[in-house]
Amino acid sequence: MLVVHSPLCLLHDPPTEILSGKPVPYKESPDRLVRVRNALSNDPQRKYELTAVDDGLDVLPDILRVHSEDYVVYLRRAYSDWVEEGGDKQGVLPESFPHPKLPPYKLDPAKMSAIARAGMHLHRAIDILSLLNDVGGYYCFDLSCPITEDTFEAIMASARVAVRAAQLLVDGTQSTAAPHGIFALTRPPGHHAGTGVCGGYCYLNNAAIAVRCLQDAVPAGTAKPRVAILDIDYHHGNGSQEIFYSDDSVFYISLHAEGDYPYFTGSSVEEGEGPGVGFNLNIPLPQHTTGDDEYLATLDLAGKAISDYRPDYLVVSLGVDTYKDDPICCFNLTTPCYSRIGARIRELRLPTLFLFEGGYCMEVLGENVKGVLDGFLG
Ligand code: SP5
Ligand code: ZN
Repeated sequence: MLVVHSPLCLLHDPPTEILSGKPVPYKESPDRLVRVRNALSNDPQRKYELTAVDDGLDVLPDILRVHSEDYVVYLRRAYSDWVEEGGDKQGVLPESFPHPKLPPYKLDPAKMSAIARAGMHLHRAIDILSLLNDVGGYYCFDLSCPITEDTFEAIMASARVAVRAAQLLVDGTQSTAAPHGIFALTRPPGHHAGTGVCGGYCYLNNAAIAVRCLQDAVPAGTAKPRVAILDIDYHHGNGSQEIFYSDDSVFYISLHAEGDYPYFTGSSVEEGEGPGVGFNLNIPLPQHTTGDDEYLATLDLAGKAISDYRPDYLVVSLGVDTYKDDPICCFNLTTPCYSRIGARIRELRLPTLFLFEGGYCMEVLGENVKGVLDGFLG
């Protein structure tokens, strides 16, 4: 199996985030990537072929099919603006958020059009610092996404990994009959990032960016490929849900912990809207009591729903924070469960793109991710 990665993904390394009101060491560390990479490259059967993505691959057009331009400009500008305003190296964090019970916040239209005019060339265009002051809370929904000096470079590299993996899946699918799988070693992760908002360690939605690449890689006049996203991270992928909520060409299905982070989304009544009604399926599972058997039985239901949709591609948001000893999560999955999950996914017999999302128990992170991929390979 091809594994796409980038050393630039290691650059993002904020010292802290705020959890339960306190600064704590940042859980989404570069070492996570190293652990998974090592587990795959040390496979005794050498089943995994690691390939580094070309740093020159321009994925801005792919990103802008998912995220708003002002958000991407913000991500690129935020740290230097913050430092000029006297902020320190720990990175940009908001102090205040727009709130649904307050009058709706809108950026001043004059500022918005100045930002749009300056576009992605903001750094050489005009001094727009004042236009972006104090909008951190407009583009962020929690205190786990500091933007440091290296954040933009790392999140762009993560998006490049996703795009390249999608391209390779399309190429490989054309030349083989067996179910084909590729792993994108994306880090920072993506499934909490929405059209114009970061949170939960996620800045750019790598899975969503990959979905659009898969859908666009067909000759003009051909039907748009249908894609199912199976999100098996412990947390609900609120960003992926938002991005595809009214889209019937993408079926988003998530197994996640009921009542845990991100708290305000993930209920089974969220079924999509407009043409997307019926193409969003949330399956919340109880904290503390969900173990291997309950999880696998639910995954079978998800697999049935995916088969019924008849997608052309499957994208798996692969989090292993469902593990029993994960430091910030409350499911009870054991290491042997992960290869059984991979085997279930294999049974769907679809060209499959796996993207790395969460998982914070360092000791078994590599083993658990490799378990899913081993199970898929059969
Ligand atoms: C990609 C990803 O997995 N992001 C997760 C971000 C979670 N951040 C908030 C963690 C809150 C921990 N609260 C513990 C409650 C346990 N029941
Ligand atoms: Zn997670």
